[in-house]
Amino acid sequence: MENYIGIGTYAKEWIMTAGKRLKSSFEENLNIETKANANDLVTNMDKEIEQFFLDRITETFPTHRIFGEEGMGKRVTDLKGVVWIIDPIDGTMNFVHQQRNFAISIGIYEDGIGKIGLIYDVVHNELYHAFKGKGAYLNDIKLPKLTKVPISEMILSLNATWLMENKRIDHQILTPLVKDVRGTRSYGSAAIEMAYVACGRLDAYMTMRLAPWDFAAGSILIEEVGGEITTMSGNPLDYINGSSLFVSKPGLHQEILESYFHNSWPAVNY
Ligand code: 2AM
Ligand code: CA
Ligand code: CA
Ligand code: CA
Repeated sequence: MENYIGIGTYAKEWIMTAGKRLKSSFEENLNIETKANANDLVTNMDKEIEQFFLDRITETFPTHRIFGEEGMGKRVTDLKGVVWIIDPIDGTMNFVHQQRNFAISIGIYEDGIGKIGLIYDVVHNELYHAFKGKGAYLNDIKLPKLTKVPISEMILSLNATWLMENKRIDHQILTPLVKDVRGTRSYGSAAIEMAYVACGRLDAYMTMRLAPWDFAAGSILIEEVGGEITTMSGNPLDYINGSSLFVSKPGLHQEILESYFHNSWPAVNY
């Protein structure tokens, strides 16, 4: 059993240092490249920040493994031992275009169990943290347990992509729900959207495709405040291959899965 207080102290210190570096990079020219398609951006800062964590972690905790978006660590195909699941910049498009609403996301897992979740919204200087069984915090203020809201008062976060024809779902399934909720929002950073559900700014967030580093930290926060977290079809998340994601305040999951998705979600790819 690892000393999670000690690990968390290092992780917090490193995430703050990395955040300062990201802020200082606003003064510099970014090197922007594309990955899978023209809108899938990656910058020199995504890589630099992941490398920063890789260096600190291997120096301080040589037995720990790193599973990061930019692939700086060794390939990870299981979650045995201690694994740091890292997204150096979640919301790279926001980082490039808006210089806000991006976060550093770190989930620390031991044998597949989430122990520490950290999400740092750099520009708002909001650090969310959770230790398994010890609650979730926003800048050291404990977040209260979430309580149910009616669907008619819900603020739902989702990307407009999923309401248009797309290859992942029958997009029309979402229309009745979008009509019934109070409002929709979209922030473009899955980590921030999960943190917002954890602190009550949003009531639910759904998306059809995420990678493990997008939700590894957020799911620990959500569990600690009593929220619900599954794939869009109500199944457990896949922390190796990624999955769809549906997080909400308690009580909403069952109602939405039954009344809006009719307990069938055949077209979600994963
Ligand atoms: P990123 O900025 O780290 O790439 C935007 O709606 C959210 O989806 C962000 O959290 C973004 O993370 C993530 N995202 C972007 N492209 C993705 C992809 N191909 N697969 C999974 N998640 C992605
Ligand atoms: Ca990316
Ligand atoms: Ca991400
Ligand atoms: Ca990223």
